[in-house]
Parts: sequence; structure tokens; C-alpha cells
Amino acid sequence: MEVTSRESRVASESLTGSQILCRALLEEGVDLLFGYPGGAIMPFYHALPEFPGLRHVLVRHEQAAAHAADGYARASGRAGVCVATSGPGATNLVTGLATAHMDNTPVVAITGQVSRAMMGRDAFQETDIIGITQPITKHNRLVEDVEELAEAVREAFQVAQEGRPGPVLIDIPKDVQNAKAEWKGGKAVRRYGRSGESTALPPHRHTALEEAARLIAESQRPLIMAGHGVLLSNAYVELRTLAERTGIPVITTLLGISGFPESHPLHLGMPGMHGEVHVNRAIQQADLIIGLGLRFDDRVTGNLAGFARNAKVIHVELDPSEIGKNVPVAVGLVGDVRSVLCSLLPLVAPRKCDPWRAEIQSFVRPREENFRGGLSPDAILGSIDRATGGRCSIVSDVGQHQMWVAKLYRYQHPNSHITSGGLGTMGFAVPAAMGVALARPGEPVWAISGDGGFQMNMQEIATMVQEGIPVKMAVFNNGYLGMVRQWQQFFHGRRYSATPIWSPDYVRLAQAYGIAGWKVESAADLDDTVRAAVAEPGPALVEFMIEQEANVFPMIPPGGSLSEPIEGEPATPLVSA
Ligand SMILES: Cc1ncc(C[n+]2csc(CCOP(=O)(O)OP(=O)(O)O)c2C)c(N)n1
Repeated sequence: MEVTSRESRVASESLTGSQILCRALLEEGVDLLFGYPGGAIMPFYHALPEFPGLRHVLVRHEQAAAHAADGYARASGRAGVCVATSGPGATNLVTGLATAHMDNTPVVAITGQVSRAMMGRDAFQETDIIGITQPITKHNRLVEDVEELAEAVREAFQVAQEGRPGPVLIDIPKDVQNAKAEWKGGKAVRRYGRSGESTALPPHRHTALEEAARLIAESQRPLIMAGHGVLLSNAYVELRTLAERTGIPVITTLLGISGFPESHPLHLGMPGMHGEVHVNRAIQQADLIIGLGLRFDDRVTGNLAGFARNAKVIHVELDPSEIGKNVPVAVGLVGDVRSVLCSLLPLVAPRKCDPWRAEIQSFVRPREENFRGGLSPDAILGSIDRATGGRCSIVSDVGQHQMWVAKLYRYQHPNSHITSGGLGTMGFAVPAAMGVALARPGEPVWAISGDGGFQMNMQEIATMVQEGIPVKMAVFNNGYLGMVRQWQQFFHGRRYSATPIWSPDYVRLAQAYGIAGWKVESAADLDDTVRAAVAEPGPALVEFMIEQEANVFPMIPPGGSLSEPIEGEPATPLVSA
């Protein structure tokens, strides 16, 4: 009786829209927000101190709030939340939301909007953020009635996290934040794919499962291609079981890296534009590709007409619209990777692939060494691995270093590699690493950037200092926008237009922010410096001087087929499609 009366008292409480928003966030299990205040979101910031369960991290740029929420989501498996004001605050979120959208990360963005009476009048800081973000969110909604606010928040988290995850934006006019309504709370917190629960496939798919099992049993040259869906659905054990039961080698795409332990004898490496020669050659020779949670994008397939022409494809994908979108599929299995593998595994008979594996081994080439001077990324990454005892989350930016970080570090632990794959967003690593570090307290987190990408969001060092976020930042300094310079070298006759890039003195920059900073120029100093950075309790910055004109090899020229890798520096300019 007493419980009922207390519940009814709470249920009839009158709150402002901002208070309702905070309560609804708490109900969704949110305890962390990345944001930046401004006029149209001030009522929310006014209410926030009443809710100490909501920790707010003040970023230095709203783009960083979106990336940090994204990094948090990728590391924790729970939606990340970012907050911005109307107009420039909201538009600054755009790149981060597009990044999350391309990589299927659950991010909930909350933006203030000008008051309803001002909307449509080009009011100060009025922007149609709903229109702007329509193609880069899974769902967005302008909340015009305070009575709908709590429900809109619930819907946002549900849509962001269920099925194929993605970003959702809710835009709340200032007067709606101030308006009052009865609090109608009380709901269970939902979790999305990484909850560990798996659901059985509906019975009508059974024939497709049997067909898949038959193809696996009959193939001579099968490969598993593991994508982001393995990480998103927590399918590590099931993937490993499938590989070990069948002896089928495992390829991990850029976003599938750390979905399968790299020291495992069945791990082959990364495919595609900068994939290893033996991996791409194996794809071209394969008679069966089991694609797990990936979209076969162009960076993976190269020229589609020449991709894996002898292979039948089994495609496991949560989103049915992906099946058959890029490559013809023999068997499509719709569902999250973990659920589908749980249903498929009982049908898969043990087998071996020894002759095929030996053949792939014969394709392996020695790595092209083009680090004549400067530090080699291999040595830097090895040093980070040793100093952290291999228990480290690596968040990379975009460019040459991203490829080295993907290919040269030996990822042993699930979901320990985080990067912007689909959008390829420079500036991602530093703010995303803040989200990762807050999701994994006590674990070492390294943000690895080039000198270009680092300068896009290095202002976030101030956020780390103010909030005590202990990210270790590595800058691979080659004095160039390296990946673009490489394309200019190969395809534009070495015309290095707008790619040489000046950097500040990073050690003094670190000092200015009051954090430890080092510049490493020789391999002899590597281990001591990296160990010292790891030992720092707070954030730390290490600049690594690498060979200026080192290239990422091999490389499939844009538009080329996986069978045509460039394995060394071309003597004459190549023509790309
Ligand atoms: C926001 C953004 N702008 C431009 C690009 C195009 N782009 C891709 S890689 C790259 C160069 C990156 O240079 P740097 O950060 O120094 O890394 P490096 O390639 O030298 O390792 C550029 C400009 C991008 N991916 N993202």
C-alpha cells in the first residue's frame, strides 16, 4: 500500500522539460554526457546540477563531444550521449554524427533549439538541425510538446541501440525545456546487441542455415571475413568456435580488427586497399567467403567486377538491405552475427583446411621496409604493447598511421582497436579516446594520430586536464598529410600540393597544458619514454618522429582489383581510375 502511494506521488510530480530530460536520461542508465552549453540549451544546463548522477564533461568543441560519445559507445556497448546548443553548437556535431552513422554506433545527441514562437523566422542561432542531420542519423525528432519529451528520450535510446545501431538526435526548443509537465517515469533500461543475449533465428531460415553448412562442408578454399558486426554483437566466442571447428582462416576488416585474436594461427590479417598481399590473394583464390557483419565496402573489395570471382558468398548481416547490395550472395542470413552463429554452429561439421592454409602461407611476402630514417611504426607500436603488457585500447585517427596501427599491432583482446572506418574522419582519435578512457577506467588508452589529424582536435587536451581523463596521445609526425602525400607521389607525379604541414613544438604544447610531453627521435629512447608516458597518472603526449616519405604498402590503386597490388615505390606516376 505504502509503495503504491509513494509511486503515485512520484508519478504526479510536475517538472520542467529540462528536469524531465535529466530524469529520462537517468532512467536510460546514462551517467555521462559530453557537451557544451549555449543560449538555447541553457534551461537544460540550469537543471543539470540537480542530477548529480549525470556527469557532464565540458569539451572544447562540439565535434569532440560527438566523437567522445561515439568512443564511449564503442568501448562500453552502451549509447553515448552528447549535448549542444542550437545553431553553431548543433552544426558542430555533424561530423561526429556522420562518423557514428557510418560505423553504426549508438549515439544520442541532444540539441537545444530556439523557442517555438521564433522558429522559422531566422532567429539568432536558429538552424534546421533536423533537416541537416536527416541523412546522417538513424532517426531524429523535434520535440514540440513537453508532454512528449520523456517518451522521445526513450524512443531515442531504443532506436539508437536496437537492431543496427546508429545515432539519434532530439532537438528541443528552449520553451519546451522550460515548460512544465507531469513526470510519468518508470521503465527498465534496455541494452542493445552486446548484452550477451542471443536469440534463435525463426524456423523458416533453417533451410538457409543448412545450405550455409553444406557450402562450408563442401568448399575447398573457404575464408571467414569478420567485420564490425562481430564486435557489435559480441560474437568473439562463436567466431572462434566456427574457425577452430572448421580450420577456416579468418580475415578481419578494419572495423573487425580485435574481433579475433591476432596471435591465433588461423588469423590472416586485413583485406582490401592496404590489406596484406597474401590476404587479398587468398580472397581472389577462395571458393567460399563467409562474411560476418560487414558491408563489403569498396575499401575492402577493390573493383567489384574483379572481386573474389570464384567464391560463393554466405553473408551474415543484421540489416537485410546490406545483403546483395555490393556482392552477389549465395546464402544470406539475416540477424546479428552472434545469434546467427549460435544457430549455425550445431549444423557445422568439424573439418580441416590444411592444404588451403599451406597454399595461403606460400602467398606471404616479406614486408616492404621503407623506414630508412626515423622511427618505424612497428617499433613504436611494439613499445606501446610492451609498456602496457598488451592490455591497451588503441584509438587511431585517419591516414597512413591508421593503416600501420591496423596492420602492425597485435590485437589480442576483444574490441581493443577503435577507429573511424566508414567516414574516415581525421580528428576522431583524441576525443574518441576520451570516451574510451571514461568507459574503461583503469585501462591504458592510447590515441594515435598523424600530425594533421592531431591538430584537428588537440584542443581536447584541456578537457582531459580539467576532467582528469588519462589518455596517452601519440603523434606520428612525418611533416606531411601523409596519406594524401602518398597518393600524390603515386598518382600525381609527386606534386605535393597542400600536404606539407607545420606542427607546433608538441613538448611545449604539452607543457602549456600542464601535462607531460616527450619527443622521440631515436629507437634507443623509445621504450623508456613510452614506459614513462604509461606511468603518468594523467594524460600525456608523445611525439614520434617518423620517416617523412614512408609509404603504406601494399596498396591497391583506387578502382583497381585486389589482384593488382602496388608493392613498392612506383618509378613512374601511376594512373588511378
Ligand atoms: C576531416 C578530414 N579531412 C580530410 C581528410 C582526407 N585525408 C585522409 S588521410 C589525410 C592525411 C592525414 O594526415 P596525418 O593526420 O598527418 O596522418 P598521416 O597520413 O601522415 O599518418 C587526409 C587529409 C579526412 N579523411 N578527414
